[in-house]
Amino acid sequence: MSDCLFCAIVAGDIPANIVLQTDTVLAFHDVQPQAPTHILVIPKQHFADLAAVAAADPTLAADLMLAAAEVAHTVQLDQAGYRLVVNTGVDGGQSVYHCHVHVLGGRGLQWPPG
Ligand code: DGP
Repeated sequence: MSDCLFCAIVAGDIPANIVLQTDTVLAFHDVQPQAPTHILVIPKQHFADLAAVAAADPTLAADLMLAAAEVAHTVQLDQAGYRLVVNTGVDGGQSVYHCHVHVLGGRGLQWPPG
């Protein structure tokens, strides 16, 4: 999709620190980390949010969750634990309207979040 930041990352037009790539998903470090480790997992195909992914392609939604778990293992978050966050819409704090799963960890995370 034109004018989509994350589509530009998928296309290689904007650089990213990539952690994992499959046929369907891409994972890369967030440029504004909110935790010692903060990685974004996105579908390569453009969807505005996770609900749109799940409605159109439930297998792709599962791919995102599997990739998030694989990423957590790769960066060694899986032993201590980590948090997955999917901000959706304005009140959810979504700023980039290309579906993404935040993988956060590397310290004890406050719950409920501030
Ligand atoms: P959200 O607020 O849930 O839509 O999260 C969007 C995230 O995207 C936010 O944590 C910052 C991150 N981000 C914004 N621009 C870039 C970029 O150009 N590169 C990378 N790697 N991350 C970005």
